[in-house]
Amino acid sequence: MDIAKLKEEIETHGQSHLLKFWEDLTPEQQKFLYEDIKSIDLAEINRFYKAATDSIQNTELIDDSMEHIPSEQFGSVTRDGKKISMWAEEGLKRISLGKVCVLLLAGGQGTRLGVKYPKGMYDVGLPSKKTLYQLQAERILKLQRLANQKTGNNGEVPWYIMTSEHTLKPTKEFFEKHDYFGLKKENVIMFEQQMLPCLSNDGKIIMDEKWKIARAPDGNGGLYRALGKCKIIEDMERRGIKYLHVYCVDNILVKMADPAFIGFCLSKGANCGAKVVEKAFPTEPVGVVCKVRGKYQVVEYSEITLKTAEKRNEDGRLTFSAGNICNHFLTLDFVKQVVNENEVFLRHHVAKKKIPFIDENGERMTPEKPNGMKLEKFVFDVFEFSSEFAVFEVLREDEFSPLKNSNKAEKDNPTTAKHALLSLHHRYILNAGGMIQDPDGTLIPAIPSRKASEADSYPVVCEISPLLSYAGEGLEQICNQRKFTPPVLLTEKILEDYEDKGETLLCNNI
Ligand code: UD2
Repeated sequence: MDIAKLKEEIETHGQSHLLKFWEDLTPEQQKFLYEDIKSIDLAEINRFYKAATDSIQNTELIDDSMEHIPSEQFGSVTRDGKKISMWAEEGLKRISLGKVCVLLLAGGQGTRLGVKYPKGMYDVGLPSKKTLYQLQAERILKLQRLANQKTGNNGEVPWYIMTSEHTLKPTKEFFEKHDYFGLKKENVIMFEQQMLPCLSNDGKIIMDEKWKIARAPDGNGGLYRALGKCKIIEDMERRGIKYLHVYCVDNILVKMADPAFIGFCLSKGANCGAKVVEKAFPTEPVGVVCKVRGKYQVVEYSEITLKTAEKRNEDGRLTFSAGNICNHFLTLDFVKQVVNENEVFLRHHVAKKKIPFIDENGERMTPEKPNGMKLEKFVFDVFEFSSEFAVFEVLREDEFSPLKNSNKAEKDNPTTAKHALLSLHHRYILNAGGMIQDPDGTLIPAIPSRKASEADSYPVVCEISPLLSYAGEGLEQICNQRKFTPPVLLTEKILEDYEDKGETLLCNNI
């Protein structure tokens, strides 16, 4: 350890406080801290800090430069009718040829949900007790089977999972414990994103302990750096992957490698695309996908005025209504372009946070107000580098219910996520001709009561295993003209029952 040289280095970069408690440390702690500091490119961190903070100061209102996405690049599950099945067919074909992978962004710390383990391991309380990871794994398995049935080809959908220092080990152990939920182990590829030092408001690196720097993942846009560093692109090329579906871990309704979305993006010749839901109301706090000065971008709700947020088209729809849901299509060629050429130009965003720190006296403090910042890149900031971009609007109730908060919050919590999935599956059963009845045989209306006095009966408890149906397809033979009494849990076992028992098919109510 050349401590004199290190001292000189940190002084040059205005970070001399890092060794303030050096003399108090044990030899092991000194070794740890020495390596911790040496692993950081201090000049780079100072550059990131300057660029990120300068850009906040330079924030000008972008209202006047915003344009909505041109209609020829826009698709919609509700307005594009028959084209949807055509697109889905094309997507399935590419899946069956092994050209599609899914890429999960799972490096976040899930602080709002308040659990100590990765969010994907969370069970929102479905009858099956399946976790988010299990639902996602089974959707991949089912999709592979659907693609095989359609084409006879045996293409597989590799699942790349970006983790971070906090989430890699528990995620790995969880998948091993559950035998990769039936997927081939070699098709589940985990890699780690970079961690960056947390900074005080004046750009000083925060110490988490006297011997350790406070760090946080570099945002979900850290993806592009990690893809290059971890040689994931080479792995994708080796497997013949051409298209990526990138998504975030917490949407319980996520359609893994949605064939219709893939087919739609291909039909538009897009190298990059975003799935969106219609913004519910002008002030809903979601980013909107749009064009700014000719470039595609997600503009945060905080960056526009109310007047712009409320702007409507002649048909009464909000002009900027394409709400981002962190569900993206990228071609591998585009990803390579980003990693090799554009990534360095992505600037970090500043996230003001409460970061535990070592104070002047060497005491560890937990602040009550934000005292510093994490620097984060955003996955969608690469949209601006796409010349062929497409936007696909889907229905919120079918495809988007994120798990962000604990049940203490009103929205986006375990209960709302569970309800969203149960009511979607209830609709799948009704659409397949099934009926839901009370134990006394009274039919429950399609839109069940939400009266407080009947809170227990809302929503109707219906869960369908992804192994039985990916998105409501193939349920007619099981549901048509049949009555089910909640709670209903339909699993793939019902098909065996069907084969064994023919017309006397039993529903495995639980
Ligand atoms: C994300 C989107 C937002 C909207 C919303 C919908 C971004 C930057 N914002 O907001 O526009 O679509 O989702 O649910 O995409 N993650 C990492 N590494 C990190 C940080 C996050 O992998 O360093 C993952 C995280 O595990 C999660 C996803 O990125 O799967 C989104 O992160 P978030 O939940 O913090 O993002 P949020 O809700 O602010």
